[in-house]
Amino acid sequence: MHHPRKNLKTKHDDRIILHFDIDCFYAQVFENKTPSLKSLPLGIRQKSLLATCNYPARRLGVKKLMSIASALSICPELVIVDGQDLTPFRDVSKRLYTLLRSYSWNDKVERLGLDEVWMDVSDVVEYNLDLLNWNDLEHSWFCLDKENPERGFAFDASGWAGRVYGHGHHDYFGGVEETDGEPEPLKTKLLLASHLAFYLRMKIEEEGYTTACGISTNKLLAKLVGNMNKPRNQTTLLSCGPDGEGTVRKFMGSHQLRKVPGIGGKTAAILSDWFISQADPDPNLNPKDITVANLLSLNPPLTPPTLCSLLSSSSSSSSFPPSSARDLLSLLNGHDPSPVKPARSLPTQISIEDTYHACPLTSLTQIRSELVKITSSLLKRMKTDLWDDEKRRWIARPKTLRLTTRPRVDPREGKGYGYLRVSKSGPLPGCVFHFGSNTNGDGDDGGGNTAAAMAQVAERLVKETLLPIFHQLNPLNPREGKTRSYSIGLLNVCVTNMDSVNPTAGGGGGRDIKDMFVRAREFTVYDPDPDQHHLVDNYDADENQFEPGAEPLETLDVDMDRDMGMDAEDVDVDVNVKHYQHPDLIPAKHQQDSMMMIPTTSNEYFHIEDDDKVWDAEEGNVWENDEADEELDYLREAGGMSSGDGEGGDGTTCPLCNHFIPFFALSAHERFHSMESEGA
Ligand code: TTP
Ligand code: MG
Repeated sequence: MHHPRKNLKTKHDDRIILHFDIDCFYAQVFENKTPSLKSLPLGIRQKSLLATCNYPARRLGVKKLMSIASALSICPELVIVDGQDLTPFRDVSKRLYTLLRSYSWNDKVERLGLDEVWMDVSDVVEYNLDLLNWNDLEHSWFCLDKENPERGFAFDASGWAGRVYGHGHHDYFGGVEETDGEPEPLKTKLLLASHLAFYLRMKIEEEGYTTACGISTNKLLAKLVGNMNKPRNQTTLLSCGPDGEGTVRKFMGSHQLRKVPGIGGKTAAILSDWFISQADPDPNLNPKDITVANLLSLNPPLTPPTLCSLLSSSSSSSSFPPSSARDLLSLLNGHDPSPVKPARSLPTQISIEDTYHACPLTSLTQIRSELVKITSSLLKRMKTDLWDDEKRRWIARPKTLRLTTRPRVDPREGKGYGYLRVSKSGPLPGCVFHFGSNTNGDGDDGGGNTAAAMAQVAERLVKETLLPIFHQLNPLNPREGKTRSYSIGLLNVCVTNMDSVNPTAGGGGGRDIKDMFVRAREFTVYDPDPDQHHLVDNYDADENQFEPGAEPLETLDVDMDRDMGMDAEDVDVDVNVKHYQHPDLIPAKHQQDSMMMIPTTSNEYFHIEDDDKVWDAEEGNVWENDEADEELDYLREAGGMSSGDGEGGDGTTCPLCNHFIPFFALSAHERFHSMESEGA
């Protein structure tokens, strides 16, 4: 069988990458708080669905992202706890991320969502390869600190830690084999990495959390192989030895097309159709069961030009670039050169949002009180993320405050995410930084003087800054006078434009900011309960994705001087809100049980632009590829996720993490990704 390898990108298989995924993350957070829950089937509720459930529940048939009603019908004894408040999840996520990061030498520690982390441990492993005493492998020492040889752990290098995938799909428990009399470096490195991964997993367990981990030579393979043995286990992909390539090919080949991160539902469908037209398989074959191996077994083989022509025809506006076709083929072959991105110490922004579509806010008193609540949460969040308790100072000060509002919308109108959302930004008043230093010595922001100071600052911020912005966004019609009643369905308050006080604290660099914005997609999920049509949830306003080719319908330039009574010199960002009409976007509606999802592919949306956050779709691939000068599939499927069939009815594959998401769960899923841009 011929494979068009000469066009594939470099394999970069000299790296060693770990991918950690916390088991049933939200559920474990609750279990740690109340250990008696551990033995009970537990579901974490977010509005009308389960964000996740623990493994006892899964054993009884409950699944992640099931509706509460279905879960209860399957498992009436399911204990359900409310997971709407994301604060505890963010806090644990940050803690565990920081823990892993403390073991990194190169700071290449990248998060995906709240509970997944990649680590590039090539340097640590390489160092320990040189230390290995081949005459006494059983009593090896893994050094975790070059400066301090005593910081490390003892391990038995004559065998693997955890499970191994390879050697004809069987687990392999042998020791370090020799090839032609010489130990094979890659195999030994993978073995060392398996022990490091095990050690780190045990460290995380000391914090109360079990994990799954994948160990391989790139991000794609590490993530996929980690799924092989869940929960509480790890798997190393043996991509070494005389048939290392064959092992990778078999491993990748076993995956359904849509399970490959980076291949969205639309592309999977196009490729499946093409496979069917070329191979004429059994008519009973379900297209969604077509695997990578099926596709790559075709003769003549799939080549970049074929891919370009197949995928270009699906897009009316642009042709699929050859470089992206090569990237896609690389992914199918298990090659992923994308680097693990350096850690970021700071979030790019922090925003808090609430929706009121079941019960819109009609009076200024209500609006004011909700703004105070949101602002208080925001301040608390700022304190957690941006305040250094030890050094008792801010590590970064956001410079910009943004308010976004939207009137209550009728879910049946079929309008998309950006519909009627309006935003304005201005300088963040300095008073917000005062509560941080007002602590009574213990740094506890939860009580005493700090809580009082925070409440005061929230009140002041609302009165002096947010309400004036609110009035500009929702001006009174002179004819209505003061009798006007509002109908506000959404409020979002955001601080952004982080100014790092400690220049070394920023990390990450500008690329991440762009990526974070691009990761954010636009979804609005409605729950058209016949009696009470209310918005189930709404994805964060602030990171709308700019669609290439979209034409602005109107531009609302915000003149800070004129509109906000602010000193122009204070204005750090030149904010304008553009209202775009995208030529290709077609509104669509999908039904799932009693839920209706109105996807982002609506005709209208806003793009909020500012100086240091200009982003474009081409930079936003999750599997970042430095050389990619063109957008990849998941970006072509912009407007969010692509629809497709999946287990359990209508749903879609997330182009960011490749989870299959039922339509009714999209909102929670979007929110889940949006948090990446906020949590550090
Ligand atoms: P996952 O890692 O996908 O799920 P999990 O950790 O619960 O389970 P697993 O053992 O299979 O890894 O997501 C992490 C958390 O993110 C999850 O606990 C709940 C939340 N989440 C959402 O809120 N919405 C979503 O759509 C997804 C996928 C996850
Ligand atoms: Mg998980």
